[in-house]
Amino acid sequence: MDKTVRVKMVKALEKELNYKRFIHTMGVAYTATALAMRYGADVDKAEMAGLLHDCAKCKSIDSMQSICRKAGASVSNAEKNNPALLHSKAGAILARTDYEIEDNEILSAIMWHTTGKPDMSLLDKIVFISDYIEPTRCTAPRLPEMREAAFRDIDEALIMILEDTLSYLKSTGCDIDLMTEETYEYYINKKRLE
Ligand code: DGI
Ligand code: FE
Ligand code: FE
Repeated sequence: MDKTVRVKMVKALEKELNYKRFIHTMGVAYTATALAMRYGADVDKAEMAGLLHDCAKCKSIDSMQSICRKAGASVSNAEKNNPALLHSKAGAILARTDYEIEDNEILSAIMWHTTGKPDMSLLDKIVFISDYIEPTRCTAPRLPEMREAAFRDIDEALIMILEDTLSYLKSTGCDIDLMTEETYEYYINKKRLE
């Protein structure tokens, strides 16, 4: 990535995000570039998507909703009052409007980084996985196995993350987005057919 573009983006994110989120963001960008090198994805795009994936995370729910409304993006019932889901959609919009990203592969990776979706692109998978395994994440129970799988069999890592996310969400009793479940079903079936 062009050095001035990177510096400008990192400075803007440092202002926009709280300290913990900023450190997480740098960890995701770093991990995404490593996975891109491993699987032959575009390293610059992986870095940019990693840097911007949570760019809307520190906005209020009202401003996330208004970002989506203004862009004419549909908001599902599960997303409506749920910042955990809404920040990825709002983030993909902000990346285009405020960070001047026109590349649809980067915007897609930001858009789907929380729920995933069936038949993700390589870049989508890289950002989804990096978000979960980056170096400063420490609470997930199967992190060592996931980190190992991520660099060996990307779909296996995807399934482990979806499995643990779904069982965590079930234990908390909160609404589960259909997309998260569909993604899990899709990749479990894909693995069975291999
Ligand atoms: O933004 P981050 O914290 O870095 O990570 P993220 O974008 O993956 O968001 C994580 C949160 O989103 C985590 O608490 C699990 C939650 N999440 C993932 N899928 C769903 C979900 N929350 C709900 N309510 N429904 C889902 O389907
Ligand atoms: Fe996120
Ligand atoms: Fe994140």
